[in-house]
Amino acid sequence: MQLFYSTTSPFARKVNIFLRLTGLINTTELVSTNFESEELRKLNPLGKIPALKDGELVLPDSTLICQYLDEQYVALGNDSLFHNGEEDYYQVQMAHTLANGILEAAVSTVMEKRRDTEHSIYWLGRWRAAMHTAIKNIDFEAITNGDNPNIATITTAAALGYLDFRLSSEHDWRKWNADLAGWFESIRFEDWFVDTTPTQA
Ligand SMILES: N[C@@H](CCC(=O)N[C@@H](CS)C(=O)NCC(=O)O)C(=O)O
Repeated sequence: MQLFYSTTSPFARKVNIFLRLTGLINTTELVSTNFESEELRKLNPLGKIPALKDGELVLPDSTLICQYLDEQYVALGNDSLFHNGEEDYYQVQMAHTLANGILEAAVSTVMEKRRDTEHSIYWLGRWRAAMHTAIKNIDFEAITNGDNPNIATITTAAALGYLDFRLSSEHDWRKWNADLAGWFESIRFEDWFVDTTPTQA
């Protein structure tokens, strides 16, 4: 398999963490790309990072890619990272969806601020509100999951890591949820977190 990624994309980081936690990284080549690459647009018509290539199969979108990887992980005899037992599937997916929403709002904020023309105060405010309320209300139990990372754990780690990387001066998310801040401190030194930390500005 090949994962087309960039070290600064939090969506790619989500897949990269998933690969490391499942050991599927051992059969995956990481191919560095950027969202202006022609090669990437051929793989993903949306031109977005990440994309996964496995033989003839090409998949865009971090969640779809993680679902595909999860199927392989389960086929090898492991427990799914999309739930901790069928009965909490929607609890985990709800937390996963909020974490994805934080990622989308954070990436949109960064892109908006890079625009040369005047920034939209309206949209920056909406995205900030989304990040604030999602971080305040995200299901702590579903994320921490007794120290067994699942897809909600992974996506929240990628989202909070991205806030620290790109928006730390203006989004002090630790003040919005002290429990989450404490949990984040506890995972910051895990290999899967350290080895996927963005390395360039
Ligand atoms: N829903 C997609 C979002 C991917 C995404 O927005 N990636 C960003 C990089 S962090 C990108 O490639 N943006 C370029 C663009 O939107 O044209 C996923 O989960 O993979």
